[in-house]
Amino acid sequence: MPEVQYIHPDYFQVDELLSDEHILIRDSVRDWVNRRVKPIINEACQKHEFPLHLTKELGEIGAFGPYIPEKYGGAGLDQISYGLIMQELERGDSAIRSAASVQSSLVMYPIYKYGSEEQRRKYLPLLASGEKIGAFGLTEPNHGSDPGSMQTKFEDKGDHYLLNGAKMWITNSPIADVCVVWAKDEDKIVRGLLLEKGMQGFTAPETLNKWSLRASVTGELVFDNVKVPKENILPGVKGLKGPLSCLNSARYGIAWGVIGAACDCYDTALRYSLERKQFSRPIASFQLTQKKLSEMITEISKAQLLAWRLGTLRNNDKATAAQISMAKRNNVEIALKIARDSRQILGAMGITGDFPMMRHMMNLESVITYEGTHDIHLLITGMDITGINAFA
Ligand code: TGC
Ligand code: FAD
Repeated sequence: MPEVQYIHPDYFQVDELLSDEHILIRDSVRDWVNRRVKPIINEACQKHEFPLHLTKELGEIGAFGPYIPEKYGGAGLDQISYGLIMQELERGDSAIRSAASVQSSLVMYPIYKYGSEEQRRKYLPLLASGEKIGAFGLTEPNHGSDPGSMQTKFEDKGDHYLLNGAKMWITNSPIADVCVVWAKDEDKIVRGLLLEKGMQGFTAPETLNKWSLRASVTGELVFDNVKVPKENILPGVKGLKGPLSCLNSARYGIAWGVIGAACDCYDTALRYSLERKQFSRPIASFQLTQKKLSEMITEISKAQLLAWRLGTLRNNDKATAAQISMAKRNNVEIALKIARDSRQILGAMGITGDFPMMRHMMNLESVITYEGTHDIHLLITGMDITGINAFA
């Protein structure tokens, strides 16, 4: 197995802004990714398979619920630590970061924040250890950017709720043991329900034939008169702000995560350009190659500073949803451009699975769409600065 060569770009000495604990956490996840993800990820993508055997290890390294308190099985870490973990995982592959994002921000977070004490004790430790896998159902076949128009609904039948509807594009759905599903009650108020694998009338077919996030499992959640026990409702939140608050946490993680993908591409292209010769000179000596590399490191540095600052704001509970949207949008955009430009530096070699660029590039096409599309985040910024809603 060839050793992973990787030098993390830190042009603005962001490492100096990190504590010793942050660096320890980051380096241990980096080492795990080098040993456990890098050697298998190309094949997993080619086969369109999620490396399920890694889920318990993700639990062991603390990637599931890093900021959830230790008494529920989490690691009790701060937001910068969470971000650094996402960065390292996505350097491996967006699918691995996705698995950790969904489990941490979209399943454990709502159970921790809005669940009853019984729900926390029942689900959180098993999700933290990776013994149980979670999924988050918000998007529907006819309602993606506009989740407030969702049609999935439930009725109060006295001793249980009766759930009907369908969710689509759900990460982990076919392999999930527990799903946080957002649905409307009889008063059309959005509520969170906990669905478990095996409930009668509940199916989760896989969505195949993806060209992006191929090492992640995606599917539907279909509810055909599912009887949901009343104790499975999340008691602590009503309305669309419930799921949207979970998205704040996941979008924040993505703002860090995609820096990992960008750094992987940049580092690979820099090394290759110094070794590869054309016209008897390293291609790194040509101005056009230097322009690409210089622009990449500039954008990576800006993205690192943005993510770090957002993390400090979140540590103090001061980050706004609009700031998170801006960081998610900017950092995904620059990562995608860096994946494309770095692929060009490798010429034909860049299209092969021997290098990570095409894989990151294709993954990032999902990342720029999920958790709110690129344009939706632009409109969130627009609304924040003008006070005018341009969505509808
Ligand atoms: P709007 O009327 O603006 O808001 C409804 C209520 O929600 C509150 N709110 C938020 N609360 C917390 N955090 C946020 N980010 C919030 N944004 C809005 C708002 O204050 C209001 O509260 P209240 O108390 O007044 O009722 O809602 P709208 O219907 O106009 O929609 C706004 C819009 C378009 C911004 C929003 O719906 C949106 O973000 N759309 C994008 C949908 C999206 O991101 N879906 C993601 C699905 S999950 C996913 O993709 C997982 S990928 C997983 C992986 O990593 O693999
Ligand atoms: P649409 O909402 O139909 O948008 C299509 C286009 O129209 C976009 O370009 C959009 O920007 C544009 N548009 C829409 N409204 C406006 C407007 N008002 N103004 C201007 N332009 C507009 N969802 C979950 O709930 N859970 C998950 O785990 C999950 N995982 C996913 C995994 C993958 C691999 C993918 C690809 C998606 C996942 N999603 C998940 C769904 C994702 O959140 C949605 O795809 C996303 O929110 C966009 O919805 P849509 O695809 O229906 O696009």
